[in-house]
Amino acid sequence: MAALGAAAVVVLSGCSGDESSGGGDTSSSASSDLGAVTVAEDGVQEVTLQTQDDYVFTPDRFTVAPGKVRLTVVNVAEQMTHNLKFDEGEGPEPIETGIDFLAPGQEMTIDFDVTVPGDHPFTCTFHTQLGQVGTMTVSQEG
Ligand SMILES: [Cu+2]
Repeated sequence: MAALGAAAVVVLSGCSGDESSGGGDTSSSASSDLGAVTVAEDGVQEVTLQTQDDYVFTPDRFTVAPGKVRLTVVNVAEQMTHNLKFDEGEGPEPIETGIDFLAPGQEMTIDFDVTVPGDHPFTCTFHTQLGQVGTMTVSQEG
């Protein structure tokens, strides 16, 4: 009688045989699925980052393939407000979407497309000087 719900839960982990994640040394973090890229049924790549009361993105690097990206940032801080902006003119193509203001306890999701392989630096503009920066890598397709 209770078996119905169990099957749907386990599906998210397989990345459809794509080999493009080589070299990504996931430094043995036990923290759930932060930074892991999963592909939704509509083909959108979904990633979640977290911010805290320190000045770091957790994780501060992730890799996506060319295509649609849905990025969620969860601010679990009790005091700190953060944001997320891709550095203008730094990446291989402009990403104008960003998160302007993320109060403690808030989370926000943005959608954007990437087509060109390369590294996109991003930052919390409130705390750039404290080192709150990260990198989104767009991998080669195929
Ligand atoms: Cu910040």
